[in-house]
Order: sequence, then structure tokens, then C-alpha cells
Amino acid sequence: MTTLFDPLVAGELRLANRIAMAPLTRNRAPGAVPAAITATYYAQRASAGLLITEATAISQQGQGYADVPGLYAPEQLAGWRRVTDAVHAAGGRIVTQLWHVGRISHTSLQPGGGAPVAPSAITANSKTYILDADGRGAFVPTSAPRALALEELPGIVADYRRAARAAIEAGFDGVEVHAANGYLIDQFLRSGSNRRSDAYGGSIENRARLLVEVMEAVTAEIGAGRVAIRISPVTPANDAADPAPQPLFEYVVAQLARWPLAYVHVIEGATGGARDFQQGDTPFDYAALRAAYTAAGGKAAWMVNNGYDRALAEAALAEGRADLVAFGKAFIANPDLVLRLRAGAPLNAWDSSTFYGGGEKGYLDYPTLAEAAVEAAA
Ligand code: 8OZ
Repeated sequence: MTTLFDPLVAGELRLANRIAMAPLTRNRAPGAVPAAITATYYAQRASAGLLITEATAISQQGQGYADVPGLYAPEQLAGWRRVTDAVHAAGGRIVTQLWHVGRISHTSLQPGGGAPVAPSAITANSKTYILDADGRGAFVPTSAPRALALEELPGIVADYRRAARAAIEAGFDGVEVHAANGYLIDQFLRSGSNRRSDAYGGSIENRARLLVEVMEAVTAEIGAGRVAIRISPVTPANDAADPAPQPLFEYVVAQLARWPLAYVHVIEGATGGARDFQQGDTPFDYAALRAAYTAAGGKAAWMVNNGYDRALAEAALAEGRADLVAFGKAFIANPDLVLRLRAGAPLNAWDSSTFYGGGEKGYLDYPTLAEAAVEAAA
């Protein structure tokens, strides 16, 4: 029987186990440059089969929060190089998550102080995080976006392509395209945020067009075996809304079967919340989603996420519902999560007050089992 601790070849990624660290925004990259402490943070967690970085902006336009990192300027790439070197030295594997926030942004973060961009000029009922005049983090409503002109879309696809190339140059093992949680690609997918009447709006095929073009560009640039994608079929995060996610996401995964990707990463339910959350009248059928992918010829590893503990994760693997499981908050609080799961050891509790922003506290100082034992003996 497959266990969490068995290795896996996912596309071109050779993983030591089935435990992934989920992408986790931490807002500790001043000026959008990954800090030195970020190399330590990821290296501490390198026993994960795969580390997925926090969401990382592909362009300044794609930036939606203060102190989140980018992948478009030389000093950002140099910062990431420190991270990938540290993780590889510790024996780990790491991919970066390519991110364009679309309308989940604020004018103060945008080039020239302009409006954030979106499929349609509809303001999200959501918040973003900026620095106030004293440099303190504050959550504020997202700014009103402007609708992207048709002529601008090739430039956005090109930004994804450039970022994928930059990721490889910075030493990453691959990339995960962020198509989840109500950000730009997800905004195009869902009818709640996409009211376009051109080839990128209306039908499911049209709403998925940007996603397909991004995947085509990124896979052509670095090879499909180093490319993954994250989707969140029913999440309400960032005002994501669609009355009929089942046919929409079955179409999306059938399209994804075109490429021999590393993995498909599915957030089940509300991101960071209820696993049984639903949009529309019927519960989402995740088995049918995977069946749609397989029926279309898809062979990539299937990664699941949201509220998994060891028992749920082992059941998902044993029943063939997943090949990989991503853990989020548990990985923030437990750098040696793999060891702890294997030993059946208790987990450190997380401190949500240090999730976003700050320095080493709540970032580098969660003890491993061995460190906790030393502390207990002292
Ligand atoms: C929490 C805070 C800010 C951003 C996501 C990138 O939900 C995020 C995010 C999460 O995917």
C-alpha cells in the first residue's frame, strides 16, 4: 500500500515522499525581494517531498500585497537563488508559485499608482494588505479594477513565460501556476468576475482560454514535466463566484491533459476553511473531477490540499484519490513535519498572529522534535 513516506516521480520531479509544503503567503520580502531569513525558512522544511513557495508575482502589475516576493527583477532572482541553493544543499526540492493577482490589489502597489487589472471592471469584495505611512501592515479594501483590453492579454501570457524562465534561472526545480483563490486566472474562469463578450468571456471554453494560453506558454518555455497548476473549484476566497463549478473545472482539467505536467494541485472546499464548502446547489464531486482528467488522457500526479491530517492523507493515498498531499499551516509550525507524521508525534500549534509580516518570530523559531526535547530537558 502506498504511504505518505514513499517516493514519487512527478513529471521531471523526483520526490522523496508524498508530503508537500503548500504555498503560504508570509509577507516577509521587503521591496518584493526574498530576504536572507527566507532561505533558512525553506531549508528548515526541506524534508518535505516538495516545497512550493509562497505565491510570487510575475510582474509588478501582478503584485497585490506589501512585502510579497516577485520574480521579475534581478535582485529578486538573486534572493531566490539563495533559497534554492539552501534547499538543494539540504536535499530538498522546490518549485515556485507563479502569481498574478488581477483585481486583488491596491493602486499603491501598481505601476504608476494605476488601477489593478481584471477580466471586467468589477470590484472584488475582498481585502488586501498594504503598509501604512509608518510602515505598519494594514488590511484595506481592494481597489476598483479596470478591464484588460484584448490587446493586453498576450503581454500577460508573456509575463508568465518570462517568469517561468526566470524561475529555472534562479534554480527552481519547476513552477506551479496559481490558478486558484480568486486571482487573475481564476477571475477569468468564473462568471462572477468575468463578464467579457470577447473570446475570453461567456462560454466555459472562452473563460478558460487565458489559463490554456498560460499553460501552453509556460510548458513550451521550460518543459511540461517541470510545470504544475493549482486550482480551487469551489473556494469563495477573494470573492470568487461561479454558480456551476463542476462543468467548468471538468473542462479545465480535460484541457490540462494536453501536457505531461508534474502534478495537478486541487484545493478541496474553502481555502483554509470548510472542506465541504460548495458553490451552487450541489456538492462538488472531486472524484468526477479526477475522472474527467483521466478520461482526457491526463497522467500527472494528483495533489490534494485543505485540512488534511495524517489519517485523512493516508486514506486519500490508500484509496487512490491522491498521489501527494499538501500541508499548509502545519508546515508553518512544524519544520520537521515529515518526521513528526512518520513518528506519530504531536505537532506544534501555529500562531496565526505571525502568519503575515514580521521577522524571524513565527517564521524561523518553531522547534523541531529534537530541539523541543533539548528545551524540555533544560
Ligand atoms: C493569504 C494571504 C494573501 C495571499 C492565496 C496567495 O490565497 C494567497 C494568499 C493567502 O493563494
